[in-house]
Amino acid sequence: SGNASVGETVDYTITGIDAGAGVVKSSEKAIEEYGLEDWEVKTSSGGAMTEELGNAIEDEEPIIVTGWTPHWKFAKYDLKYLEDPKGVFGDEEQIKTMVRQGVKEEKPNFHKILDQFAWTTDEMEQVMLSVSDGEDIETAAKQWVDDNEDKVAEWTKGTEKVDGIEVELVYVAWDSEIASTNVIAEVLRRQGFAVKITQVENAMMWKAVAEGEADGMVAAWLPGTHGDLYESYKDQVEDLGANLEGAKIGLVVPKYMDVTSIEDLK
Ligand code: PBE
Repeated sequence: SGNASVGETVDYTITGIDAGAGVVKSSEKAIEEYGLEDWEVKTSSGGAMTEELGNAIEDEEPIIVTGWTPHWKFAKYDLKYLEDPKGVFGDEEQIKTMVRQGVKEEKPNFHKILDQFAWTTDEMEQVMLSVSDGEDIETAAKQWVDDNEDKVAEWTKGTEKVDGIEVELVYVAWDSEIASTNVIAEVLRRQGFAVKITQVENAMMWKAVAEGEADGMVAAWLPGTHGDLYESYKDQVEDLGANLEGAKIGLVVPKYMDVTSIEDLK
């Protein structure tokens, strides 16, 4: 109804993703800092969130989700980030690559490829979009690698092919990380590596690399989103720098909603 507050229309609920995600923790912090006492973040999964978002948009209903860029949802739907005048969600971030200590000496070609891996938001979104259109991720990753020989040549420059060296990457089931991990895995396979990719929770992803159970990951959102995990593990991992610039997290709504700032939720 016309006079209902935004809170009433969405049942004072932010539609979240998995509880381990940094964007969920930041949303809980936003509830505190903006004094949104009646609100809660409903946790589920990245897939459940995008499904609910799609359903709401189909019916032109209000919804507030934990969002991030790069993500295919911005290409598919008319969405906007809510302004965050208190800066709870931080500024633009980098997605960084972390590997276990010692892997540089043991698997130098793997190390060098991960170190040289870097792409853009547009490139990552190409893979995400084809998956959201129904393509399976292995096929989408192969297609992207086939279509981007120059980029792949930069990532593999100065390395030699290997004969079945085993490497394991860990990742979380976020659409952006599903895309990046599968693309770099495909590149490594074409260089002769036997690649295993293992899906885990966020904290476990960091721990596995820090404790040497996995060789690396391409899913470290810094300085903000995974800042707490980085603090815990920074002395036990090797930071290979950014693989993508201009990442961002925040609260996201369809543009048809008459709300511009998190402050408006009070
Ligand atoms: N995300 C996608 C993750 C990092 C990558 C924004 C959902 C998070 O919130 O931890």
